[in-house]
Amino acid sequence: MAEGPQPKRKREEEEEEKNGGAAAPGGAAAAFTLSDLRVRRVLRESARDKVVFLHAEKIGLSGEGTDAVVILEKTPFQEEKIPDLLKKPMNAELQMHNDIYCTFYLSPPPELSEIKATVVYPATEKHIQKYLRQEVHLIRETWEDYKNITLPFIQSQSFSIQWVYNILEKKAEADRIVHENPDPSNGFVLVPDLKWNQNQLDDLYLIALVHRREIKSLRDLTAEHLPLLRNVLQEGKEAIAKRFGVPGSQLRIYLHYQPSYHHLHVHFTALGYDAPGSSVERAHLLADVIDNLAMDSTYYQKRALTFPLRADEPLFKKFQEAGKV
Ligand code: M7G
Repeated sequence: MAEGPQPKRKREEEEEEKNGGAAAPGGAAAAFTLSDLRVRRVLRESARDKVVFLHAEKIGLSGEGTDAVVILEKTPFQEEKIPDLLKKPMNAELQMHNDIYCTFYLSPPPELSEIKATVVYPATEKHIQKYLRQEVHLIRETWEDYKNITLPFIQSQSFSIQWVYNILEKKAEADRIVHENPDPSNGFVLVPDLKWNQNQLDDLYLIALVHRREIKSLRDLTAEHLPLLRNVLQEGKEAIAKRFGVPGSQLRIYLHYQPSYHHLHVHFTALGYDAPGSSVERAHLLADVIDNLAMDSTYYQKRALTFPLRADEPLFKKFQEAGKV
């Protein structure tokens, strides 16, 4: 395996984690501990991905609950720790033995059986809906649909992107920055994505957030943005090769349409990792986006774009009302 990821957590963060605590944005004092949260219901679970999404709540002093979303995920194996799994004394229960086949159930020590917990607190209704299992439909959005349905809807929404501004202004995750090009027009910040614990490269996931604040999505891009996009592609690849030893030829570099957060960002994931949201109905390779814009500056203001929407999403209802579904 290439040079391993470099965990760079601050001591305070490690202390907080030991206590099951979470820091407020910007690294202020602990806002709550995991044990303060009470599970209300399971929003979704996946036996394949070993992940469960929970609607939880924190009960305040006056007894009222504040919503939270908790994502519990069994972390991938770390290659260098695998031999310990067999060697370390542990309870290995034989379940079945038949000829040359047998299965055991292991109860590994805590350092070999980590669970990553991601918490959104306080969570909005939109966060809860995002993780609720729902029927999904494909929308085919023309440029007119974008202007008449999607854009007014996005503008009427207030899904906070404060976390993005916190990163750009170094108020949060400053110690996690892998690369920055500080140019206000053509620069960006590259950080590990929330989904990646940086312990192994198999599920490598970073995200580039551009400094410019007015670009909402793929739909806003024109040839004017080519220098910015080329910087993200080139410098992002170089920074990841340098820091993590993963070459650009083993990275999937793409934008989502629709994104959840309307501030332009680019996803960098390990090619061998089946990252959520990397399927054809949502991911647009950055290299293709650059070529399309170089051929036609208004490419993304002309063509129809397909994307999935859950049946309960307000935007889906808008498309239904307009007779487009
Ligand atoms: P998206 O395409 O807008 O939406 O991507 P998606 O979440 O539906 O894929 C936003 C990306 O930003 C996702 O990959 C998130 O995991 C990541 N992300 C979200 N938040 C709130 C944070 C954060 O606070 N820090 C970091 N580093 N990444 C985040």
